Amino acid sequence: MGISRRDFLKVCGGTAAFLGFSKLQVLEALAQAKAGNPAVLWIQGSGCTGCSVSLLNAVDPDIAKVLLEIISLKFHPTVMASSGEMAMAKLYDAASKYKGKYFLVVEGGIPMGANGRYCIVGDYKGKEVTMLDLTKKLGRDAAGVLAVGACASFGGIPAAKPNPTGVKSVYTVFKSSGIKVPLINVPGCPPHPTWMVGTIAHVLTKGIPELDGYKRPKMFFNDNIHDNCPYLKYYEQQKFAQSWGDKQACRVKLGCKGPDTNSNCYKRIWNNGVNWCVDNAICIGCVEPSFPDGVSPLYEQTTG
Ligand code: FSX
Ligand code: SF4
Ligand code: SF4
Repeated sequence: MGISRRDFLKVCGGTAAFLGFSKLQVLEALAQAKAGNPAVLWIQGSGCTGCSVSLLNAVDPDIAKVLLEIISLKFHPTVMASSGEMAMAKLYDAASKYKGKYFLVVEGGIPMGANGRYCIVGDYKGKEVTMLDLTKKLGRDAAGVLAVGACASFGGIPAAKPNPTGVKSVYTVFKSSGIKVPLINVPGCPPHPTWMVGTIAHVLTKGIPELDGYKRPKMFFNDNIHDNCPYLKYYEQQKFAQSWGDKQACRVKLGCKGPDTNSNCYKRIWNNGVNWCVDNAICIGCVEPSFPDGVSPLYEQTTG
């Protein structure tokens, strides 16, 4: 049974305002999706699967339904039932059947050291398949590629110094291999679910969204956290928090990276609208290419 029109509208409801969708456009997306069901292949390299967890857990109704029935998810290592050679065969079959038409989602960084052998993602016909080879093979034949999470977008935590496995971003892998397919980065460690669903919905209905210099959709990564922070008035008054519980002060001396970070977290809010990082802790700049080495230490100790 397909997803109902009501469910689809409910899913898109959270992102529609950001995308400037009219109800009609969402209905068109539904019609298109039902007619064509764009195939999506989702692969995972060096990461923590937090991106998938963020996507699958946080959206109501069940995002798995959308992924399976709206966009026709053909391969996802975390949620698919099959495993081993059978799963790899499905992946290669789908890649050849939808060659040039499928969308590839890459989660996690790609170790390039030792010819990619630090990250073996499967076996096929007696040969180990590296994340490096898979990303290149599937990337080359995709209609478009989405790098989800800090790791796939910029290297992220697995690429932190000293990076013994040589983890790189999708962009770097593509550049080193001359792969020129359209690439969108949706960073964050993990990304907010609406950034992922919103980007996918935009690609399906309106094509590639407007991107910034880091290939991030501007609709999610254009606003500066600090300029829009509820604690900004305290920053301007130079009232700085000394401890996490101090809610009448700016958190910059605890290590907040809001001034150098651009995303809509301050208005999108996390955990289904319950909270966001700066409210009780700090922004660690997880959507920026400098994360994590360039923003370390993440937390600062105040002198009191
Ligand atoms: Fe990276 Fe995804 Fe951070 Fe984790 O796998 S973006 S480590 S939250 O989840 O790639
Ligand atoms: Fe800026 Fe962070 Fe202070 Fe908010 S808490 S005003 S983002 S430095
Ligand atoms: Fe990342 Fe900062 Fe947003 Fe938290 S507030 S999710 S650290 S960009």
